[in-house]
Amino acid sequence: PLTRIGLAGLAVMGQNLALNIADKGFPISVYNRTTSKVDETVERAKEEGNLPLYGFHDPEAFVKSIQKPRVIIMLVKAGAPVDQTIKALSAYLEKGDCIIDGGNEWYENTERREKEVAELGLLYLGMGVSGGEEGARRGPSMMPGGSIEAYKYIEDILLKVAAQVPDSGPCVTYIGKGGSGNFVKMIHNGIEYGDMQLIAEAYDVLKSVGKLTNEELQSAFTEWNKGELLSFLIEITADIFGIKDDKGDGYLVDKVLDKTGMKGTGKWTVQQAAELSVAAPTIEASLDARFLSGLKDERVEAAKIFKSGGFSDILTDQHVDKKQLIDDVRKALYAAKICSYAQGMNLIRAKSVEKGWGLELGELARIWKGGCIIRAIFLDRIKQAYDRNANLANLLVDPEFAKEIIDRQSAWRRVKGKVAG
Ligand code: 2AM
Repeated sequence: PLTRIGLAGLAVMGQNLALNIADKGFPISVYNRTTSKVDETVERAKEEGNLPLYGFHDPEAFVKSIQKPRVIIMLVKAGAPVDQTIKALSAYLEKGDCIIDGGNEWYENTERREKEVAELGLLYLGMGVSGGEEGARRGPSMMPGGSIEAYKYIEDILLKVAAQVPDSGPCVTYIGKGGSGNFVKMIHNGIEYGDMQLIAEAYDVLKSVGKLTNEELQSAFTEWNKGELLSFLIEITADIFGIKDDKGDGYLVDKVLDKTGMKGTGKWTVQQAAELSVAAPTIEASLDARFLSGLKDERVEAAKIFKSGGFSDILTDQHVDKKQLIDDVRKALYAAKICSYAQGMNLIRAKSVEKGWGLELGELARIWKGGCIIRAIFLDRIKQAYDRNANLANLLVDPEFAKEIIDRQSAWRRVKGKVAG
């Protein structure tokens, strides 16, 4: 019997998404250039309960095993590998079949490919998938853009495979035409850069100025995660403070090298901000922080010079009321988060106007509520703000958000005072 859908590219995301689709009862064919990954995936499908997943070592047999109109999701490295995979598969695809790129692809590449495959009579979707390994397996947030006809073919699958959030539904919706799904996923990642940098700075203030221990940091973040900041990233941050190093004494967080890399979507977001003349200072500062983070050796040398100059003493020799500082940092973090999301939404709106995509910002907040890395209770408030006024010029001028910012202004300024001297 023929399968319902195919998936090509069985690295971490592909393998887990394929298993998720099979787990929801949709028979799936899978293929990967390196065939050992096909066998590995078939093995996992057996172990996880004889899921209806069928492996193929040959692209032709793979394509022909899928019912028509065929739908194939690709999860291969962005760039040339996507073009090569399209070439390998389209040799056997027929008019009306559909290819979906589930990777973090630059949106203009998707628009080019949509045109190229249209010449062969094929439909195309560029679909952002967020949630990492766990999300892909249990329920990701998905952002499909491109052919609405192709979306309709697989809507039933996507609605079941996506993360399910009580009261707001499955975390997937048709985003819009062309490369809009990839663009929205890119901005999602830019917002994620902002969230992570804000958390890192909150940690730094509490640790350097407040001299909180890891136990105190854990209890602060655990408390925060019960209120307006409730989110996946705050939750895993709280958890990490409790983890002991398995190679000796002390905490893991104090042994982690403070040096990070990046894969490109943050940089693209900042480039787009410049192209569109949209201010995105929080997201830009997060990207800058990653550049600086990468310069570990230079920073170690610089720290010696500034230490001998007593520079850091100004920061650390302040009298602090810990309880007040924790409360102030919580409010500052929330206020800054509102600003960061406002920037991300402004970027999406500016692009939507330029391209005529007609994107619905409230819907995007809804599908980010589950599955993805930036999932947070706070997204409900963003959805409500756009429900109140779909043409809101900026999240900050929504009456509710404006009030929240004003209420937190003094706390925010006190935190700024602590680090600016
Ligand atoms: P591989 O296992 O054969 O390397 C992430 O790297 C995924 O993209 C893997 O499934 C990888 O396949 C696939 N990939 C990378 N480059 C590719 C290419 N040029 N053609 C097909 N698949 C590719």
